[in-house]
Amino acid sequence: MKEHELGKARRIAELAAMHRRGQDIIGRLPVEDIRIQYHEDLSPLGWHLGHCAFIETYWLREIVLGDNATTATLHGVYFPDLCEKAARPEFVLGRDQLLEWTGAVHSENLALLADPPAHMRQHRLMRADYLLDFLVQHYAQHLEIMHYVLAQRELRISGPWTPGRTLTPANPLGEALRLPRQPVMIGCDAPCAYDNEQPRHAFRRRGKYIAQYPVTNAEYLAFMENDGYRHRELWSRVGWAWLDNTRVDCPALWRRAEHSWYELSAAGPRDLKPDAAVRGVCFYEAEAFSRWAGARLPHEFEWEAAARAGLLQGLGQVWEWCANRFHPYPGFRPFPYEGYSTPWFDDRHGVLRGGSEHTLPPVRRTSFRNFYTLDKRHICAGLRLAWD
Ligand code: AVJ
Ligand code: FE
Repeated sequence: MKEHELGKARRIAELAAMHRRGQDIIGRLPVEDIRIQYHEDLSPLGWHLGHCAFIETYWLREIVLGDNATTATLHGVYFPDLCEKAARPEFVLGRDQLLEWTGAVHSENLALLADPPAHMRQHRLMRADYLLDFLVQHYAQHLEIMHYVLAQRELRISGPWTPGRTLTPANPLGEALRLPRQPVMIGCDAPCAYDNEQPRHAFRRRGKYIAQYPVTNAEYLAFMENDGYRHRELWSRVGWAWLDNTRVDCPALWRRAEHSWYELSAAGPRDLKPDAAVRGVCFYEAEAFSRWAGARLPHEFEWEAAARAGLLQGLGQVWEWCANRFHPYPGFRPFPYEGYSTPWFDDRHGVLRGGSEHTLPPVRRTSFRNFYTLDKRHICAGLRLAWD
């Protein structure tokens, strides 16, 4: 077997593993729960699995092979811009039917990928197994989002719980790392990288320091107990308006117990570890916290420069809000479709770097840019401080 073939076998196995994870999540839930919309920004769990199977089939059959027999009637259900979130529950198949349908189209797709006809191999999307990487990463991102849905479901169904430990506040340590002085290359040219990670370009530091660790639960509690949610001067104008509207006073999954706090997760209630990264805060809260701590959020390039120098610790617990908006790199070219990144370069989306406990290896890389609007709290997001 040639090296290239080995790569392909591994990628096919990865795709199959992603699909199995999705099936497992659906398979162990009560029948009714897969069609519930638990949060206005999230889709029903059943929709996610159907969408992943649809997207896989759409790219392989409709785009590469020009055969729309399976997908033609499903565009209005599974293309996000053709079916608003609130309408999705009514389209979710019954659990067994969903498992059977997604299982069947997925097996057919795997067989096609394992032994593609000659004209399929020539397609530009098949070069360097691009489409396989793309589909694996697509599944990986939806699987993470399915965990956000599971956490919202816990918020809905779980009763009172007694934490095993008391969370006590701690002042932010502010252990700072010096950002590299010399220019650092930002982005990734690997074939698997998304359009928004390219092209690579040099960045020279502006600020000087970035925190070694993300902000912790204990530090965030200090902000709360110091009336961080009530001090207007810590908030930007839009941030304050957002707060006034939502009346938020703690991270999204935190719950108050008699003498302390705990948090809900995709796997149920759990203690808030004092040194674990705080999760479930939006950009505005991250911004207010950093002002309270006498710091600021890092620009995404500061974050990436520090991550490339191997400096950052505590990675992979939460997505970390960056100071800047999501924007195209100089020389950006959209691929494999206009809609992946371009619509979100709208000055309303912030950038998140790093990755959470639910982020799977195919999308865990230093150059990966996640993006959400500034008010989102259902994602597993926290922050890391920076200083000039
Ligand atoms: C990059 C996570 C914001 O969920 O909308 C999934 C990823 N794009 N299917 C999203 C995505 C198309 C995207 N995020
Ligand atoms: Fe998608």
